Amino acid sequence: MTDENRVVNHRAGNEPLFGNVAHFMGFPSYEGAGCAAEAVITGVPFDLATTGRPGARLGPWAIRQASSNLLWETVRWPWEFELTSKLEVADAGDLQVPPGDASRLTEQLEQHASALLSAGKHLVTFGGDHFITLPLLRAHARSLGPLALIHFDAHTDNYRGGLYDHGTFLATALREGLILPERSVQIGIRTAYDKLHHPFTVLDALQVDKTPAAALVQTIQEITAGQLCYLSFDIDCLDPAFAPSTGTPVVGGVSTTKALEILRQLTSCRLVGMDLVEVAPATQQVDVTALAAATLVLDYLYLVAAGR
Ligand SMILES: [Mn+2]
Repeated sequence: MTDENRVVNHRAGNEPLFGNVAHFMGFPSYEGAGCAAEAVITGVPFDLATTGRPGARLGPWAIRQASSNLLWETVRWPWEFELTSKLEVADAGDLQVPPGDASRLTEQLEQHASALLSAGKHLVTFGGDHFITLPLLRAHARSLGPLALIHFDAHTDNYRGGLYDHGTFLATALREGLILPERSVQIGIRTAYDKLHHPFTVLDALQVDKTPAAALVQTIQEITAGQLCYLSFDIDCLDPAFAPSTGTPVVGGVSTTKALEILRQLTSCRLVGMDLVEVAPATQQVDVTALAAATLVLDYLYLVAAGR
């Protein structure tokens, strides 16, 4: 490889970008606690808690497939280093989800996450619907104490209702003391919520549209300052123009450009984990949604690496 093409040939040799897309970005398999990787990806193909269109169980598959579009940059724009020079990442594949058993899935995902956290790993998880964030928050809070939440979404997910509902997971997390509401922030909201009693700071979709990313980032950093932060990204935070393939799309959302601009600047947040949920590829004509998701995750990994 010559110096000129050092930044654009991710894969050694002549392997085609679209060949053997078993893992996100072609990262190696996670081989258990002895594995040197610092960040570990897991797919959770579960969508029994969705209230709108189903299909998020195929999200992990679609995000991994779409990541093949991102393989050719060794040094991803606009970052100025090679991700794997600072952060070793492995892909643990998909969690085995028992068909029709939301209760067992919840236990299995929490156990899986707890085992990774005990091994000192940084978790990045692909949904699945947004319910999967609840067992992930349980595992993180058990390991690290109550967390600040940076939550990108069209919906507050703080609704009243049953346990296995992707729109109630945050109310449950709050009741269980997993997150610190006064240190948490929701970004891109554009659906009804009780403003008088809402426990979180909201940067709604109109504010996100009108405010420069740097100012939004400053607000996020002030709210979460000093706290360990978990980042949950519901792909429906993005406008359906950018991410149509999702269970409960809402127009008037955030652009991919703005979301990436915000994400890349969260450098002073003490991030401990991330999930990317609600990619439902069965509804998609092309892979634009999964590509947005794959790109957001890759930029998140760069963000973590930049702090090393
Ligand atoms: Mn949502």
